[in-house]
Amino acid sequence: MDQQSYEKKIVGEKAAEYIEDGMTVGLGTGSTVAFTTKKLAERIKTEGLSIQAVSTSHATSELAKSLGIPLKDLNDVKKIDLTIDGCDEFDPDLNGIKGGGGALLFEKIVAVSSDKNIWVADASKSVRRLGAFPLPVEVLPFGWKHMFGAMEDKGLQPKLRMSGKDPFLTDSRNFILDCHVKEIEDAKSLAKWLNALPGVVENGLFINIADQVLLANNDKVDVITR
Ligand code: ABF
Repeated sequence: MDQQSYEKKIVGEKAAEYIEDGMTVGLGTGSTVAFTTKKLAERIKTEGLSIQAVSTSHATSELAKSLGIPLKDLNDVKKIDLTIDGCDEFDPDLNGIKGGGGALLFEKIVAVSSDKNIWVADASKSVRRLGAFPLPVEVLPFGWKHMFGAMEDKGLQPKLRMSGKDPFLTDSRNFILDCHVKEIEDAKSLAKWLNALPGVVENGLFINIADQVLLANNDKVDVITR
């Protein structure tokens, strides 16, 4: 296992310790939080932990089902006690960019339905200012080229995310435009501007959502609290 995967494992598994008996847990998407999901399954088996989980993507649902983790539809739970997810970037205020894996819409819906949000990250995700990671924006296929044009005119340097020769499709069968902004001066205003475009479903700026970040630091885990 290479160093980055090792660090993802350490921090992902550490996050599973925050899950308590009786909780409803949001399970994020990505390779780091996959370690959390696997550790959770182990705790259910070895400790008899009784929890129910809400998934943020088809991929996570498949993983959870394969591990025997009981899943509930978000509409069938009153609230989520704790959601654990990955991120693509986070800044000193614990604002972040998510959606590199294409799951930002369900991730944000689950996150805002959660009492607490913890992100699991390695050092490569920590930035002074958001934007080096291209900002994913989920758009309806209908008229996407016009939303693309509006973002281009705004200087956001959008690119249609592809999967082979075809546009990448999210779990909601929408497209993703990755905006190569480089440095985001005012994330709040940009998020507002993007979501005001009628064809935009959601953007990957997660502002005032993460309560804590568990950050891998060699074989230790630093806990950063907002
Ligand atoms: C997910 O975590 C996505 O929003 C983001 O792209 C991903 C990070 O993936 P990884 O943990 O594999 O680096 O929530």
